[in-house]
Amino acid sequence: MSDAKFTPRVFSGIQPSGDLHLGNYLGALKRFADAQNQGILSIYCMVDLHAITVWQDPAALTRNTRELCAGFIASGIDPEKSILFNQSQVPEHAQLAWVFNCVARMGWMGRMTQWKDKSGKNAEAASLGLLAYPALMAADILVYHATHVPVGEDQKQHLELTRDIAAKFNHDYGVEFFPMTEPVIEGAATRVMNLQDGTKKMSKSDPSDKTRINLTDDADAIARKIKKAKTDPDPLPETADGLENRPEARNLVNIWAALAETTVDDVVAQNAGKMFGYFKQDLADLAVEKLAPISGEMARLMQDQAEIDRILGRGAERAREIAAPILAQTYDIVGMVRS
Ligand code: AQP
Repeated sequence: MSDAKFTPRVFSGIQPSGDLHLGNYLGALKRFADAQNQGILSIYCMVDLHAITVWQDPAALTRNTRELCAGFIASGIDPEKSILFNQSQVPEHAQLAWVFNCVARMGWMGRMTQWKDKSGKNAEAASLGLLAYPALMAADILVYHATHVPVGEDQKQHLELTRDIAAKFNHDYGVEFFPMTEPVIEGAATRVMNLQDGTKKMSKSDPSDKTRINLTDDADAIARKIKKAKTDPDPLPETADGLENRPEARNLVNIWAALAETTVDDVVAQNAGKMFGYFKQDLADLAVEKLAPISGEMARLMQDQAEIDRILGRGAERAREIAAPILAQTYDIVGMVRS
């Protein structure tokens, strides 16, 4: 349970670091739209400051930020109901992150799986920002006193670190100022896997485009990628237990369940004994039916970039109304003089 003394508030972010993919949609965007409609204030952010922890071409970053905003709206986020903005327009994120850089310990950062994966064998050459990434993520969340964060499973460890930072801050300063934020990781597709290797997650940064379905893919590309997705030679099992040790088969069944808003058991029951060739054909039809309207709407929204920029600016103003007083109180707790 999250702290009762904090008003329920949802925050989540996505990096504008490349094409949005099916994992981002099912693990994050689709669930953001669901959360928005539960009457809790939801704050959604294009985390451009996170994106530059690895090199981003400036023109591509600008385009990706606008396209991500279009992706949020096309997926059902209403910028009037929710708060939608890009991180760099709300300086309180980076300001609180500095305080958290001084609260978090080096050892905590070095243990993060994402740091290990992305810095690889040459950690000396990785940016300092990549190491500090989880402190900025904690600031993104806690500068709004967010109580719930819908994310994919890959972000679980960072959410645990956010709680560690909040707990250490509260303990060090003898306050109960930051909430213990709850990750919300639920549904059939909290970890959508790579279409060519069911043991790796679907990711923006995989060099091969065949490994993911992008939200900008047209119907032909979606169908082609699903039909070429790796599977094993066996037919679909009679029960969900039969998906064990079959990562590619499980992934396609999970994707079907999440797109159709049903359960894995239901999908298996509907398709028991079917060969994957037929299953993939039906899955491709379902994916096109669900995703084509989103890519069409994104393309339409991208034609009016001034409107996208206006939405981001207005969202940033609304975000600052919440973030500025929380940062000011943090500075007071820490003992900074504010004249
Ligand atoms: N494969 C996935 N399955 C389910 N959810 C996923 N998310 C990402 N990949 C999957 C969720 O999408 C949200 C935003 O992710 P992000 O872009 O901020 O972070 P990321 O994990 O860095 O995304 P990528 O695509 O994996 O980028 P790279 O390749 O740069 O690492 C988060 O809620 C995340 O859980």
